[in-house]
Amino acid sequence: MSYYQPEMECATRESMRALQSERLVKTVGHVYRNVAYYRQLMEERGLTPDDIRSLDDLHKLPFLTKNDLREAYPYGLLALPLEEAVRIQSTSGTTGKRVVAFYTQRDIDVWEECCARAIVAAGGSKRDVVHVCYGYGLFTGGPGLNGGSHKVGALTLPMSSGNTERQLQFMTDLSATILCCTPSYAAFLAESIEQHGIQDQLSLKAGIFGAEAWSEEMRHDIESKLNIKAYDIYGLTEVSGPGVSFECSEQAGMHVNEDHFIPEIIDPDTGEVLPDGVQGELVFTSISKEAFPLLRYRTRDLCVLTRDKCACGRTLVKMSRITGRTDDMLIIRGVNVFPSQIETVLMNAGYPANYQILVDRVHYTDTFEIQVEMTPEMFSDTVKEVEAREIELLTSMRAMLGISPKVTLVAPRSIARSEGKAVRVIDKRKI
Ligand code: DLL
Repeated sequence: MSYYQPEMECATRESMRALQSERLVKTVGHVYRNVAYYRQLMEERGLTPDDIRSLDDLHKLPFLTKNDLREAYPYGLLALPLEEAVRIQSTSGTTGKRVVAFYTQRDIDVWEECCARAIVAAGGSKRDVVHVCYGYGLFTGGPGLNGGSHKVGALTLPMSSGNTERQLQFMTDLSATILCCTPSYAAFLAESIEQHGIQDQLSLKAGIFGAEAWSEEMRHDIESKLNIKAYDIYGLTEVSGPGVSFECSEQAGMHVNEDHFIPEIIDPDTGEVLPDGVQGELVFTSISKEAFPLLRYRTRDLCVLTRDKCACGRTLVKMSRITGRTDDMLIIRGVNVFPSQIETVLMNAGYPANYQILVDRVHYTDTFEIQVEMTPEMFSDTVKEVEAREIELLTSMRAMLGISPKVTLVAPRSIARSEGKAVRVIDKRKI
């Protein structure tokens, strides 16, 4: 069994708790001194750093939400002078203000080490060729796995996403052994490989897939088509990026890098901390980040934590696959989409709020259509005029969302009205 940092990945529970307590106390002091936003949140609860003496006091701290991050945009949660930061990354969604996360060089090193742990857990070493086709740029997928692969010492192919023909050419010509991308892109690549009949030219042995929810069935399908072992990887920009947790050879839940991120599961309605084994909302406290530490950040992702002994030898707590979210955020082709963004575009363009979002997965690729009712006045327009309106709306949607939906204008009152809450989203993907 190989580990990247065995002293952390296989630490005893007692030593991990001691380390977490020490780092938590340090982080709370750091943000209290340096971030006015946190100081105010703590003062509102009558808390000072003296109240947080160990892990047992974690529950006293206030939660932080995505709204806080938006409110504090761009520098409000920065815990160091800007000159100490060397990088920003940003969430894929574009609701109102983007969420921007800052990193010092040390923050990047830690993040990349977390990704290196994931690569080694998937059987990677310096003898591997790691093909990264997560997007590069503001999205954390490409930079995170790229950095992790460098740390492992593997030959790294910084492919980024798109251009399937080139992906296949490099994958075969350069004998890529580990594929890193979203599960839906992996499935799409697998289909293209079948179509080209080049399965026997592949050297792949493993895949590290995440950034969106995927099912066990999808795992089996990708594994058999590519003849690999497929590993889940989880993370979010706010907390660092991919590598917050990762799967091991057991493929039964993801080990959380607890020496850097303390996970909790809470009841999303009451905020009460729930015991292991009970599903709830995942909350993270970062305990080693310098530039952008987050205390009790509510991810809105639903899952379960377990501390059963893992046959891989790691003692890091495991989280189950993500089973849903507590908000209405959709992840379509890897991009975070909120129905409220779509509504904003429609309102700005003078449409009534009668619309429906249809999402499906055809041949492992997400389809995304927005049907919008026209006003009776628009309905009398010529076909050409309607088409022009659709194109105009599509352009605004693309600018707001960062991906292109199919936009269809439909007759007034043709979208079924609901008796209760409007059913805006019809998501037929089986994940
Ligand atoms: O998706 C980071 C990432 C990149 C993770 C590459 C794994 C691989 P964001 O764009 O900020 O960051 O989106 C974070 O994506 O709150 C989850 O809802 C979802 N998500 C991420 N990984 C998984 C996964 C990246 N393995 C949001 N399974 C998170 C299910 C996932 N959902």
